[in-house]
Amino acid sequence: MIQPRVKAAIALGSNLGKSQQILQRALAQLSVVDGLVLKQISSFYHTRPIGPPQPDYVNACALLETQLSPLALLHCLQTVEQAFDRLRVERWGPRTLDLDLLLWGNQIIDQPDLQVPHPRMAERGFVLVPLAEVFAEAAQDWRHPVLGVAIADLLQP
Ligand code: A4P
Ligand code: MG
Repeated sequence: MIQPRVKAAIALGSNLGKSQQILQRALAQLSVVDGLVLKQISSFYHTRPIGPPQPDYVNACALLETQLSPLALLHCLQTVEQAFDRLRVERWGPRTLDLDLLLWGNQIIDQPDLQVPHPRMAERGFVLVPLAEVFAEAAQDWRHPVLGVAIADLLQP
């Protein structure tokens, strides 16, 4: 059965290795996944680390249209993370590549291995600034399904 296309948003982050190149290559890998179309990619932002002391990050966000289920999309993101030798050593610690699923349509998902909207997205400038950029271009009407506000409004002080 052909699944309808759903809009989804992801966050990309890296602070080990050649971060900018890693994000570009990760996006190239995602662009050839069946059932996933990359619609919009933000600028790359250099950001200060949140969490334990570690190098600065390069962060970005992307808007997708996908026929994958939320869990299938998460597994796809994790497969791409693994391709860049992502090691899970310490929570919030340094990483070659972090791919987080921020939004999947207007769904609210609360499972042990997947929470959507991403529970910490609304309080993180390194997510909200690139996300607001792609939303301004392509998804102005899309609201955070739990908070009910437009993404740009989450950035207001
Ligand atoms: N998981 C649950 N929901 C999701 C989701 N929506 N997207 C589960 C992705 N994964 C989700 O993730 C741990 C588990 O979360 C996964 O097994 C998945 O089933 P992880 O990627 O192994 O761990 P993590 O990324 O270290 O943890 P977490 O809590 O996702 O970290 P955050 O909140 O992503 O923060 N500072 C700057 N400047 N820029 C950054 O990008 N990133 C972090 C990580 C800390 N500081 C940062 C940055
Ligand atoms: Mg993560």
